[in-house]
Amino acid sequence: MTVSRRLFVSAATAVTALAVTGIPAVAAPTEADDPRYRIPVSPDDTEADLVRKASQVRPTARQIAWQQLERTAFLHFGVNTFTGLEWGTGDEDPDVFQPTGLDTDQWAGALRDGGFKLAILTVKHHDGFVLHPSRYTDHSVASSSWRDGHGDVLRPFADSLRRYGLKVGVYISPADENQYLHGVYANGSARTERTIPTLVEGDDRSPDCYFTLEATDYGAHMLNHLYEVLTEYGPIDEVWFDGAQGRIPPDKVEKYDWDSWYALVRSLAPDAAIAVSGPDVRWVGNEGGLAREDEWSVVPVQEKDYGRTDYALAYDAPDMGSRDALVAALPTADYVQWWPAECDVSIRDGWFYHADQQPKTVEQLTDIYFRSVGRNSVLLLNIPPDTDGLLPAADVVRLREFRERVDRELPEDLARGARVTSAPGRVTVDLGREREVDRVRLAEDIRHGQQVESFVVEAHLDGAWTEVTRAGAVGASRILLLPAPVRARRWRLRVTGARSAVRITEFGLYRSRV
Ligand code: FUL
Repeated sequence: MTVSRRLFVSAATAVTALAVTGIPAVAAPTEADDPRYRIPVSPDDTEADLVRKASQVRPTARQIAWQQLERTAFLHFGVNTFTGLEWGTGDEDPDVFQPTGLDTDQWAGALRDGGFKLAILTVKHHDGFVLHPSRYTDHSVASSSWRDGHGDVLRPFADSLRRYGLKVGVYISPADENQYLHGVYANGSARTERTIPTLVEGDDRSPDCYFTLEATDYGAHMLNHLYEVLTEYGPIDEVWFDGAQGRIPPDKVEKYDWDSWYALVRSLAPDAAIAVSGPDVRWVGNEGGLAREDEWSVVPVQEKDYGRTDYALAYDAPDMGSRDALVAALPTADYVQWWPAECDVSIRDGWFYHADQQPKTVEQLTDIYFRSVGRNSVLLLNIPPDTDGLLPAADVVRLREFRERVDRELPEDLARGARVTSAPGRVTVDLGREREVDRVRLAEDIRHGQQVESFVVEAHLDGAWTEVTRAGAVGASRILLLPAPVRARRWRLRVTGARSAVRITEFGLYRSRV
């Protein structure tokens, strides 16, 4: 095999080289898309400096597209589905994986009917078992007798999702028990230049270009796996890198080659948001699907390891982005960055399917919706396929009921088509006649950042503007539930605190039908 005639691409030159070979040109680092995606802070910054910088931070186009998804789904599926474990061991017999009734159209249909716009499959969980026939591991569907070793979950998953109009995400666990057992993960190997893809014996690929990237043995394994997933399964919209180590002993540390992994993802999947050990999307900090009341998308961060974005405050700090938080984070912060929150939670107790668990109620899911989507976050709800390879019937029904309930919670925006007058920091709506309202939905135009720090919503009652609710941050989506319906013709949003000029794109008024 000779590769020398072919084009080699390092992370730094990926833009030009890929353009030459006809693959869409993209910039490797996120900040190259929009230099305002993060702004450096300095130890001398005053509170006013920090607030000014935070007000200047803007999302990238890919972050805006991701935020608009609102409801996304997780599908935890793998050997654990059959062993009953939540964290596998890496030495499972691949034969345990027998989803004899696998039907990814059933997954996609149920998710679409549930109002979901994207789903993320655990292509590889911490055990290292891979759901497509990878050239780089024997711990995969290809080693199972399921479909005589010709099984693949990722391909029908991606095809079905696209057919049903959903976007495709992949969960590729950095921790890998199987590679640890094989002496690849955390083997102490040096970080050196690696050629990606690394062709294997009998390889039928002839890539137009190769990447030269710095990596350890395991880092190169991850790069080769990413290369397969990102080149052979169509456009990928989210790449999810988890932070957990699984059962690998904590002293076995593999320092992940984040810079190289990110550069490869950016080049091969330019539209993919990299979450949550990634620069585009932040883990909200709990696995209950719950955002903070005032959730900021502009947060103080530090840069760790090889270019990994990390929290400057604790990942679960109760306040992640207020003025106080910006000041408190200054000793550890390198930047203020657009790093919006994703709220992950499972419909059942476990992430993987267990026959003895039941899906959450519609009330619980609706509460989670209001406390995630309603608080400037994206919901990532896990629905685990069962041992047949199907979403359980009870969960499918629950998803549909959940969507119908959200539709009834926010049925018709009474303010749509109404007379609206705007002044700086103020929006007044005249509904033409008195209407009952019990839900208010607000949004800022996040192309101009996140600016609102406090606001009140008022109704014109008995000749006077009367406060009906108040809150802090808005961002891409803030939904407020009024304790009781209020009947009024004229409604007003009054911003009482902001970092810079405010642009409200939504002041929706609803009367729920629940
Ligand atoms: C965690 C993992 O350890 C869990 O198994 C699950 O995948 C969850 C979404 O992320 O960190």
